[in-house]
Amino acid sequence: IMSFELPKLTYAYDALEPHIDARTMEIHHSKHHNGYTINLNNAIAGTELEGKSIEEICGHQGLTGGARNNGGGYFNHCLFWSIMSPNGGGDPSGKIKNAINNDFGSFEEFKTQFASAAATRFGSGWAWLGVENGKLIICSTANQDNPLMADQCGCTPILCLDVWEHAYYLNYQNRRPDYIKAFFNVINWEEVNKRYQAAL
Ligand code: MN3
Repeated sequence: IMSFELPKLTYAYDALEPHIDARTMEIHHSKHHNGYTINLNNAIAGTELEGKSIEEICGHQGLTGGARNNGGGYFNHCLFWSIMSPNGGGDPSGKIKNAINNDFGSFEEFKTQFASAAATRFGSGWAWLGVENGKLIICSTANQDNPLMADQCGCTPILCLDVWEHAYYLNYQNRRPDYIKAFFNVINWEEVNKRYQAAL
């Protein structure tokens, strides 16, 4: 049976500087995400979850323990790397632009609400933009939980921000709001737009 593999980044560790520094990216990908990948494979080996997709694992009723923490950690970071780009930032375009304007009123209002969800998540967790019944919604989760989990918000996630301290502490220390502000400079809106259309 195929086991999960750490995905290669499509950009260099230093490509998101100055917004996200190379050392943080290297540790985050090669140590943290790699750890979730190895521990996920170990947690599901020989269980009913082995051979299932990561989405199926995350959505499994009653998911707990190592499969939950590492399944979430695996999925969340895969999405996170994919929705950032050295050519990112700026304003969204395409269908996601209209959807943001319709569902939040403006791009500025979206940014305010997303930043608030990320800043107010106490301790470690994630902020999310997702699609539910054709509408965009913002939510946040604790630890490595995600919206695919049966007891979480239930949207299809299309954009996420890691607010664990390991994602920003080297460069930003306790200044999570500054890290959140910087994140808007690296969002790969083309990828988010693709995921938005696939989630409709
Ligand atoms: Mn992380």
